[in-house]
Amino acid sequence: MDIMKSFSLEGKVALVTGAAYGIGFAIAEAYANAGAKIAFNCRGKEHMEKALAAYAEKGIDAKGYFCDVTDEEQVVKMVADIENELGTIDILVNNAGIIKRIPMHEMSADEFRQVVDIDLNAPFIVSKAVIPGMMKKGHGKIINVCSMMSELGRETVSAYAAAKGGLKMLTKNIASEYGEYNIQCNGIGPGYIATPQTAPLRETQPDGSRHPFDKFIIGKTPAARWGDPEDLMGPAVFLASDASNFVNGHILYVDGGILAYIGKQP
Ligand code: NAP
Ligand code: GCO
Repeated sequence: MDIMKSFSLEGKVALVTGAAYGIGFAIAEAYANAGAKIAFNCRGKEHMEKALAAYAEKGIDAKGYFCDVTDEEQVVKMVADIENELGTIDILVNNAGIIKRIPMHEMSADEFRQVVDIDLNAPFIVSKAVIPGMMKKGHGKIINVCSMMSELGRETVSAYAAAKGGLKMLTKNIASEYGEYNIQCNGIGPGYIATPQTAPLRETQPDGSRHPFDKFIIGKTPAARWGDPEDLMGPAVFLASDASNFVNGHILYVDGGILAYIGKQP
């Protein structure tokens, strides 16, 4: 058996949501390098133009779609357009997500709902739109981008942790309900990754010192560094490929060891 061939995505169609930049962009780049045709979405014209240029610079002919993943009508249309232009979606990565860092007693119900809408309801909406095609085709891969907060809480991220905890269980439920159709659904759980989403936690302080949270995470991570989106490329390809056809309902944490470690003694 040519084991390396089992990691190939040749001839597959992959949709990575929110992949104009950040983690989604890195995962889409990895999938293109592994042979997949790439579809991605974002909401803004400026982000779309920059993303298409960035993909082209890497020699990737990615197809971009304007779509707010919380809007079921837009999602259904996007999936239909992708299926017409590229073919049935073989791989879905529910990556689009936001975070709001607000103490829970100060967070409005609308702010809580907005985070859950994007981080949990949208993966349901997009997966529901994509699964019928996968069922017809007789195979599929759904990868949900979970988080440390699928397992742990911390101050100010109640909505995000609730959503990502729910996303872990949605992952296990899709795995349970659709395993018999040869659809595998797994999660990828990045640790603390240097992207625009975590930029506020890494800002250099006015006195030139590192952000306290930055130092905190370094002490909590055995790898003693923040992750890069590139650290997720290999694990994401594994979960999208035939190499993981008997892996189902698993959350693969790519966190430098945070979840295994009590943290460095101050
Ligand atoms: P990011 O840099 O903020 O990118 C988020 C992406 O999601 C952007 O492309 C954004 O596109 C898109 N998006 C947000 N809301 C959307 C919506 N309603 N419809 C369509 N697209 C939407 O975040 P990131 O750090 O790359 O994180 C990506 C995923 O990884 C998220 O689910 C996040 O929770 C998760 N994660 C991140 C980390 C980390 O440390 N960075 C760790 C664990 C998990 P727009 O330009 O349209 O806003
Ligand atoms: C935070 C961070 C984290 C990361 C990630 C960790 O404020 O704690 O944003 O939530 O984004 O989810 O896995």
